Amino acid sequence: MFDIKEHSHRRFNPLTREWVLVSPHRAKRPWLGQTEEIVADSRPAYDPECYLCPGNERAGGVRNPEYKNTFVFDNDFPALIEDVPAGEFNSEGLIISRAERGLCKVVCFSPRHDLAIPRMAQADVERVLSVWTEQFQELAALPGINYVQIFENRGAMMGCSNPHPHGQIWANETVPNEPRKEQDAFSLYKQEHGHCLLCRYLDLELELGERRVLENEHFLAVVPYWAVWPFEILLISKRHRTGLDELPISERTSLATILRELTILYDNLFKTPFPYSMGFHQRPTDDNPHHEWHLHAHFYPPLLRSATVRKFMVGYEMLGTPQRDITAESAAERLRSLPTHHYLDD
Ligand code: H2U
Ligand code: ZN
Repeated sequence: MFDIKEHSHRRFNPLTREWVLVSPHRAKRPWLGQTEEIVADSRPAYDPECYLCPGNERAGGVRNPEYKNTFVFDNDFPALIEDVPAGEFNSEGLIISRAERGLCKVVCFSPRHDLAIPRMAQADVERVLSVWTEQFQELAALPGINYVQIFENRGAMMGCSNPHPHGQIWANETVPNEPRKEQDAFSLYKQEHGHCLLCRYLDLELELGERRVLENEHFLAVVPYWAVWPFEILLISKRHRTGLDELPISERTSLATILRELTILYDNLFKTPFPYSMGFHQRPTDDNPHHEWHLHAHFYPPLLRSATVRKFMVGYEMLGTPQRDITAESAAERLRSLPTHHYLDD
């Protein structure tokens, strides 16, 4: 008899329409309940060497203001710039390129060098959400900006260049690959089933409960059925909203709350600042209303078994299909069982 808890199987990701291989038998060895050493986080509140701290000089010589809450600036090394002449070429459908316009911003979440979302005050996280929302609106209104990607890389393991709490925003002409796949999936699901993919998935997860990690009036955080990363999270708006700009204040407050709670669980998992890449997926900002879109955020954290043992996407995953050993259900159970109070605030 096929048992999903024992036997290898594939799970379908309806958002990307790709598969993941799940091999639960490989993780059947019991969890050893490894106790982690508390990583002394000895960062100062202000670091004179940090290019994001208030009053300091950035590469290229610009000086940051003495900002008190959040601070947004144009990336000094942008991957996308606005001033690119239009142009494209195509040789026999094989060697193809197109000019791409866009812009890149950096968002400092706090003037405090030693903080991160899990240890910031609720009101300060709400302010970050206001900034993200304003940036989304401003960038969406620019001609030729058809997608706005808000994201955060946390931790050196994820390629973050600086521990000062910050994220980035890249906005450009074309819809990037991941939201493009989701765009197609949302449209197709609506066509085939007559309703929104994530509205329905949300209901299923609320009903089943086994992958639920956190929940409040307006948001649900689950380890999605098709998770690839060990403690991956899909954060779903309970109401059908297409972007951050459609959240009334009460929902934005709930979002700030669940962001703090989730990142606290993450830090508590291995008693270490938990690395991840996270980002919001919102509707494309072209001239269509995109009612099919459902606001959500993905958290992709690499850590697997301790503060140092991480998952790699190599070998079979690069050449075949992503694979995981611990099931989404067991990852959700572990996250749910953690204290809700940050380990450094004990
Ligand atoms: P990450 O930590 O996610 O790498 O983001 C930092 C960004 O900050 C990165 O994109 C930019 C880098 O280009 N940056 C500046 O804009 N100015 C600086 O003085 C250093 C880094
Ligand atoms: Zn700093």
